[in-house]
Amino acid sequence: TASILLVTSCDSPRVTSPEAKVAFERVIPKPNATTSTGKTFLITESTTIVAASELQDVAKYLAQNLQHITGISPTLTTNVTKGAIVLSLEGGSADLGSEGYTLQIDEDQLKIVANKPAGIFYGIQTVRQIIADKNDKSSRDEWEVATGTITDHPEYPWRGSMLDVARHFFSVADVKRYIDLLSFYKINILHLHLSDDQGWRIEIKSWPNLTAIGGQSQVGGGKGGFYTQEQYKEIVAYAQSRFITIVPEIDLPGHINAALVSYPGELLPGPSIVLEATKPRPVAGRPHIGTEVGFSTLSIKKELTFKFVEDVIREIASITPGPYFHVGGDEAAVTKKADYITFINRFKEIVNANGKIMIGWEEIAQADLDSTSIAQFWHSQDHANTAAEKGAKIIFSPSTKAYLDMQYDSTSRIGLHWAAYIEVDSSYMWDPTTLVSEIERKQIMGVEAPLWTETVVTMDDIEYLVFPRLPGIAEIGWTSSAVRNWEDYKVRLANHAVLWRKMEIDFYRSPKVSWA
Ligand code: TNX
Repeated sequence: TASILLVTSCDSPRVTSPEAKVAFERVIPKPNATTSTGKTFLITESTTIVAASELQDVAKYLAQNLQHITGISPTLTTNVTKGAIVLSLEGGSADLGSEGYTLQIDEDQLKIVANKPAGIFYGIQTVRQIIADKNDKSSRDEWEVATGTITDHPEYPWRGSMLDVARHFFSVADVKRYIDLLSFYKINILHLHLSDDQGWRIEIKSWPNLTAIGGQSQVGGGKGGFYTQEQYKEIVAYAQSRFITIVPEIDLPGHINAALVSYPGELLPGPSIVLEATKPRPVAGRPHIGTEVGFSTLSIKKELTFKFVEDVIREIASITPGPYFHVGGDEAAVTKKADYITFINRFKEIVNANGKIMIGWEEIAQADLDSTSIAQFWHSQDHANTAAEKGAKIIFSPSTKAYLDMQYDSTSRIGLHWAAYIEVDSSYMWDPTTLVSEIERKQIMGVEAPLWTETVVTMDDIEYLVFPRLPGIAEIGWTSSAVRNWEDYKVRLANHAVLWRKMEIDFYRSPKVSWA
C-alpha cells in the first residue's frame, strides 16, 4: 500500500508551495500580465529542453543557468515529451514585438514563445527568477516552478547602463560579469565610456600613443589599462550573446586630456586655455589623476584635430556592430560656444559617414540636431527640451535619480553626492514621461543608469552601488508605469536578495527594504 500511495501522490497535481509562489511573484522587471494556476512544474533529472535550430545558443544558455541554479543539467533534444521545457518562435502574437515573450507553465510543460530569439532570452531571465528556492538538501532532485502564464514585453527599446572604464579601468572579465548582471534584468544596452581626462581605454591603431601613454593612468594614480581591439570585439560578442548592444563613447571635445597627453604636438591647444583659469586647476596636457572636470578641449584650429576624430571614430565604428556612436559632448567648459557647435555638427557628419547614429550628452542640444540624433538627458531640462524641439530622441539618465555613482546617504562608503543622495526608493520613484514635462512619449527612447567610477575601483564597489538600484531603473524601462509602484516593488526586490546571494553579488543592504 505504501508504494501505491506514493505513485498516486506523484501523479496527482501538486499545489504550488509557498516558496514557489514567492518566486513566481518576485519577477523584476514586473511583467505586463501574470496569472497563477496554483500547481507545480518540476525540473528534475529527466527534464529536457526542446528548441529549434535557430534557438540552440539560447537553449544552451538556459541549460547552463539551470545547471547553476539546480545542479541539474537538462539535455537538449528535438522531440517534445512530458515534462519538457520548450522554446519556440511559432505562434507568438504580434504585440509581443521583437523583445516580448509568453511563458506558459503547466504541470507537464514549461513553454516560452516569442517572435525573436531576444524574446526567448528574456523569457529565460524570467524563468531564472521564478525557480523556487530550496534549503532542503534532501530534495535537490526536484525544483519547483509555479504554474501559470506570463505575457510580457518592454515599454521602451532603450534600457541601458553606462560603465565608466576611464576613471578607473575594469578588465574584460569584469565587464563580462557586468553584462551578465545587466541581462538578468533584461537590460539591452551597455554604454562604455571609453575615454576621459584620466585615461584612454581603447586601442586606436593609427594613433598608438593613445593607449601606450594615455591608457597608462587613472584616478588616484593607478596603472590604468586599455582594451585591444580584439578584446573590445570579445566584449561586443559576449554582449551580443546576451542581446546587449555595446554603445562606445569617446568623450569629445572636452574630457580629452588623456589624448592631449598622448599627442601634445598634434592636439594640444595653445596655452591660452591654461592662463584663462581663475583658480588652481588641472593643466591640460599634463597627466590628470584627480577628479576635476572641464579643463581640457580639442582645438578647431589645430590642423590634425579632425583627422584624429575621423580616425578614432572610423576605427571604433568598424568593430562596433551596433548602430550607435556616442561622442560625449558634456562639460566642455573651456571650449568656446561657437567652436563647440562647429565640433558637434562635424562629429555628427563623421559619425553618420561611418554608418552610425550620433548620441551625445544633453549639451549637444546647442548644435544642429535633427531626428537622426539622440541626446542623453542628465541634468538640464532646458537642454533636454531644446534637443527634443530639434527633433532628437531623448535617453533619460537624470542624475538625481538614475546616477548609480551617487551615494545612498552620507554614510555610503563610496560614491559622490553632487546631484543627490539617492536611496533605493528614490531611484525607483520616477517616470520619464513626467520628469521633463515638454518631452512627448514618442521622443523618449528609454532610460539609462550611468555608473561613473571616480570612487569605484573594484567589482565589489560596482556591485555595492549598482545593487539594489539598477533593477529599479530596469523596471522603469521595461514595465508600464501604470502597473508600477514602490510598495509592490519593494517586496519583490526584497526577495531578490536570495538570488543575489547565490550570484555572490555584494549588494547594499538598504534600510528601506526588509531583505529576505
Ligand atoms: C558629471 S554627467 C559628468 C561626469 C562625472 C559625473 C560624476 C556627465 C555627462 N558628466 O564627467 O563623472 O558627473 O557624477
